[in-house]
Amino acid sequence: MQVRAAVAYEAKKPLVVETVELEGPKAGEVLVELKATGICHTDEFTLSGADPEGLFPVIFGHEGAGVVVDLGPGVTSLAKGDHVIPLYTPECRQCKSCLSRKTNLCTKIRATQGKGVMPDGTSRFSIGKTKLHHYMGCSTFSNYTVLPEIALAKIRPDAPFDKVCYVGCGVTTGVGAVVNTAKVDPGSNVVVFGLGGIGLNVVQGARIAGADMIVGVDINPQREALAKQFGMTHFVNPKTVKGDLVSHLVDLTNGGADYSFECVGSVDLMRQALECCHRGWGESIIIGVAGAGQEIKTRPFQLVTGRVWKGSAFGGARGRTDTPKIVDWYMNGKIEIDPLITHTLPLDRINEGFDLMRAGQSIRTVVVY
Ligand code: NAD
Ligand code: AHE
Ligand code: ZN
Repeated sequence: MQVRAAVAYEAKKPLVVETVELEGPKAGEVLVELKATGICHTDEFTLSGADPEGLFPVIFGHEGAGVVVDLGPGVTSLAKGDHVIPLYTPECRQCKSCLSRKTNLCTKIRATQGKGVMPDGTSRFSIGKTKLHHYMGCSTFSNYTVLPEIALAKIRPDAPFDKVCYVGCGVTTGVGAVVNTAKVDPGSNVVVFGLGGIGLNVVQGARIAGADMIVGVDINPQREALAKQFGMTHFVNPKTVKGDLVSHLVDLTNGGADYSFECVGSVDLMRQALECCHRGWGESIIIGVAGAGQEIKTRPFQLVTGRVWKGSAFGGARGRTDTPKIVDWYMNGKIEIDPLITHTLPLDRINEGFDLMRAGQSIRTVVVY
């Protein structure tokens, strides 16, 4: 079938919105009509050329919501008309990782997903004889896409697509890093580096978890008001701190953070996030994605003296199990999404969404189909 998609032909170049051929679903696969998709900083990261797994030409997008319109042979857990969220972290419930109960990082299709193809090793997208790569197994910058059944979470039908698409990455990543990865306990002091689409969800996760102090760190002063609305108690702009930022944060939190979160993707900030943690027990969670070749460093003494470095992918959430629950949290008013969706655009104007992100003017832009 013919679909409308935003194609990235090469790094750093605007996406081209055009007609693309999409093959129907094969065994175990599902055709989804996307209704909305967010633009996450990770799409920009890969478009920038900094992603070691980046492949071109490709159809980006991994933060979508839509409706099942067709099923390949053997699909049993979904039916036509189901409302779904695509999952870049699938949940097969059969692989060693899923069965371990220790991680959400299902390995069933990770190898082919990283190569930009479906589990059978081929792409469903093409223009003429040119094959286009899938992205993170989702490719939601297309009004239709094909996914494996294990990479779709069925959600309640009354949830608005243009809001819950954000649960497909940013909301779950931020809130999940707090409740699943860090397991923040009531009364904690929390420091959040980066108050964008992920960091603000860490802030609201920390509020739900009952943190006493939620310190937000961002170089964009415009982030302060919205972060306070989401539960931030103290704002720190590194540009206006006199002296060392880590010392400032340690003083502010009366000895250091119980938990810190890096939501920017800077290896320098990752170090500061670890080192602002409390001696003996502070845990720092890396969420930000850093570019090819970059490495983190600290003095081993920071770890010897009890600070802990952890990472979190998709908020530690098991996609098919946990994503529908996060949608319920939104529908029941436990978490907020609407104020974070600062811009809505049609697919033809998707490049404006990337410009807004680069300029620090948006939290989330949602493309509606
Ligand atoms: P965003 O652009 O919405 O937000 C980034 C924020 O960082 C902005 O508010 C910006 O002002 C701030 N910032 C930039 N430089 C800073 C500095 N030096 N000090 C303090 N703040 C600074 O991006 P996002 O969508 O929130 O994504 C954040 C990061 O998380 C990206 O690296 C993204 O790739 C990554 N990410 C990871 C996962 C995961 O599963 N681990 C999921 C989604 C996104
Ligand atoms: N491809 C990059 C790594 C990118 C990365 O870390 N992705 C996160 C999700 S970011 C969503 O916005 C993730 O889930 N990683 C786990 C995984 O298996 O990809 C690289 O460095 O190669
Ligand atoms: Zn993302």
